[in-house]
Amino acid sequence: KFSPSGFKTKDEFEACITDVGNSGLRAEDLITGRMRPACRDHIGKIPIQLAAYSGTALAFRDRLIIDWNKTQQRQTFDDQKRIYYLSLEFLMGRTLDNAMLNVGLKKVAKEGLDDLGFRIEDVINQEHDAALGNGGLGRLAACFLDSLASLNYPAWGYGLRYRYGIFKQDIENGYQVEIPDYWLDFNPWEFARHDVTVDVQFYGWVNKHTDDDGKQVVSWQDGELVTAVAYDVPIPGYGTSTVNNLRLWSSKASSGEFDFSKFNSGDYESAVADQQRAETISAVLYPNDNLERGKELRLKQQYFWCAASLHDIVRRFKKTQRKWSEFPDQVAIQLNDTHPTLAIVELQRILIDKEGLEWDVAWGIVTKTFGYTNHTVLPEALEKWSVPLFQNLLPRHLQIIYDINLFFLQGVERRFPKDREMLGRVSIIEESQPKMVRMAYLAIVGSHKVNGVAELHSDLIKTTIFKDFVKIYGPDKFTNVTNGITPRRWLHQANPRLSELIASKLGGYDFLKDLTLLNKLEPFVDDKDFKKEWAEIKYANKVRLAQHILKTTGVSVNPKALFDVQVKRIHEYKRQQLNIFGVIRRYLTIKALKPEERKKVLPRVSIFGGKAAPGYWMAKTIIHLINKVGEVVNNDPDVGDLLKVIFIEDYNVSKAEIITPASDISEHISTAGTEASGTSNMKFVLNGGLIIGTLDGANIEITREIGEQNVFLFGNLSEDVEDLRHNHFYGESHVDPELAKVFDTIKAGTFGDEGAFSALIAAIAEHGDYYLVSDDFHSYCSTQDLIDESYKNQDEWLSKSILSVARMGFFTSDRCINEYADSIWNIEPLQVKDEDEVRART
Ligand code: F58
Repeated sequence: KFSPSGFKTKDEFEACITDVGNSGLRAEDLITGRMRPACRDHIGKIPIQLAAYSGTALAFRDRLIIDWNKTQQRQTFDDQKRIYYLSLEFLMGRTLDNAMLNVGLKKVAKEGLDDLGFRIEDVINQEHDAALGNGGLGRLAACFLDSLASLNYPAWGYGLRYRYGIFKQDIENGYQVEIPDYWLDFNPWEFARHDVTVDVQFYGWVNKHTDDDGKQVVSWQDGELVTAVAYDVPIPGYGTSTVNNLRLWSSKASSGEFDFSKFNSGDYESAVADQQRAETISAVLYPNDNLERGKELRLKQQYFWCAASLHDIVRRFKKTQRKWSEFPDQVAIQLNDTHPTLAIVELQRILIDKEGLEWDVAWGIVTKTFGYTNHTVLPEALEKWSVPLFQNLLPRHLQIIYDINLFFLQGVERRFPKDREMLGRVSIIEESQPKMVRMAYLAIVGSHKVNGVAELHSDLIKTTIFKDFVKIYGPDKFTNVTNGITPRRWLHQANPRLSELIASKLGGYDFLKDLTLLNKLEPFVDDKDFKKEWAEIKYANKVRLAQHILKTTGVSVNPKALFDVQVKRIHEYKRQQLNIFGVIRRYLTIKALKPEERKKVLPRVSIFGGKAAPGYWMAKTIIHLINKVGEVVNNDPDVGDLLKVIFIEDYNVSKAEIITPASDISEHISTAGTEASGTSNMKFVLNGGLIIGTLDGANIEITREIGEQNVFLFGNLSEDVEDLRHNHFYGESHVDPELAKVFDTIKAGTFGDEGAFSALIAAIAEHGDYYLVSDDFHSYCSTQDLIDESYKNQDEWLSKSILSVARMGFFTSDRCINEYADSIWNIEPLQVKDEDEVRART
């Protein structure tokens, strides 16, 4: 947490920083050391690295602002169709490095900072991560913004400006402890737009009456207003001067009439309470990953953000004075999961209640506008909201949902008159106690396209959770867009030496814009010098990670050992428990060897990282076990360097940038059919690490692209999962004998209080092993043994690594965005005409 020394207040500090920015301090000034004396004075008072960060960030920000304004003007004048990406999460990580790369002056800044006695890496490391997301879904949104700008698409992101992002994770005595992530002390990358506000209404009641012309008029009355204030974040593209906009809404008490009435009546206390309640809406990111809990505040967040964004989009459209029928030709809105589904209802409400359109006309416009991306098939992650909650908070929206459902079900009944049960199955309203609104069904009915995020996942949604909707709408409404990652951050920034080596062979950095060019690396697979350099770079990345591990955990790991990494949110379906049980088996194997036999063992470092949702007990137990195993194994003299177990605290985007390039093997071992796509699998392979994985999510397509011989696959197939689960209850089920030994070791108290882990064992041994840990254990362990053998042949390993990277072109998020643009959004890039504006790449 930043605490500026020498400044009495935060305001004073900020004034100084603004002064540095306003002083005209730019990258060039950094080189010459040309600073106003007043500035230098100020800088002398704050931690010097932070001052350097502030100066550099503000210098680059200046550059961005110019291109940002030009881009927005160009997009307004051109008046093409735009894409609005609605996501409750944008996991951006740090910005300065990316801004330097995209502005194209990183080299200049590096030299300038060098001259002033700073290392650019240290300066970059001063920045607090923007961690407004939980995991894959939020990071995907960030990669998409990068690609949209880099490809010159007219695009805006809309999200919430949480005051607290995902919590920071401490490990105390092996347990996860959550610490609030207040990240806004100094954030040069956002611009408060106090001139852009929207009043958002909650609660109240609905008034329906007939006007003098006999027309029914519906109005939503009273309740309370909360004001949304826009904060804009520039999103620069790579190799272009396009700078798109990410608009994040912050909540504050409304200056509208409802609050004033309280002030006027002297009810100050409750006016203050109102203010706090209003600010609570955008206060904190919900920290659940793949779990939905129907909390009122969450629904408030969703509506607040949807209403503000829709109002903004409609306001922009209305300025063009086009007819409403042209709305879908000008506007595409993508729903990142069901969290923004209320935007569908809100647009329908605006069109019928405010703009006076007929229901059917309005609904035609709505469905042509929206597309919905599904990110999960896990039932506990599918959003449902209780009808009474809805009724209270958003009474008019509930009516509209009922009408949408009525017309939808009438259509279904006409087409399938003999299938009465279908109506209950597909109804947007679940007839439970209390009744629930099924948000995914609402999103499907209100969109023209629904997509999954990897081929297997898109097939699964069509054959399982959304099967009836395929019958109703036909298969064309459902499509697949396999996820991707931005190579700018996940190759060039995270692994600059590898990027440079690739560029030296490919004749430049064009591959960062067209990742399929990587296939030109294939011929170098037999080039000895190239291979040597490739290996050296991996080793250097491992040394860097080893240093980080030593600094943060006190454990010294040997960078020559095989680095085996599993970093992602902790969840039973992702099966970190399978990994740690495998580690225990390895430990037992080493212990059973005679000293001379141990010499043949390949040393391994098992590295874990990831956060558990604060209320997810089993996930927290897994973290605890990993840490306890680490304590024992890392201090066992019989084991020494042969095995180390590391838990990296507070895994986040900037740590991922250090960890990803340093893996030899990474683990993507979810129960088949549960991980929609996964994206870290792509990041690791793109950085020359091999993967061990199940036939799940994007692992399947990665295998197709890079070749089966380059992937370590194991485990049961998704089509067999259901039968296996059934067998656990009704067939002869038993725990795998090797796994049983692992359980005995835990139960014997080898890793401390055995009671602490009993639920974890019972879930597998007694409660049906839903995630098939025991079924896959043998296959997992033999594949791990195979990895040991393969790693011993370094030459072959390197060939696999190089060939895999060469074949990863498909997984750029640029490809995804082009697919969305063609098949869902129907938008075109807006070419930057002035060639001079195109940035020279460094
Ligand atoms: C993830 N979902 C999927 N959800 O699990 C992963 O397979 C996929 O690669 C990724 O999306 C991108 O498509 C995910 O991260 C969440 O974090 C939600 C946050 C809000 C509550 C429900 C889960």
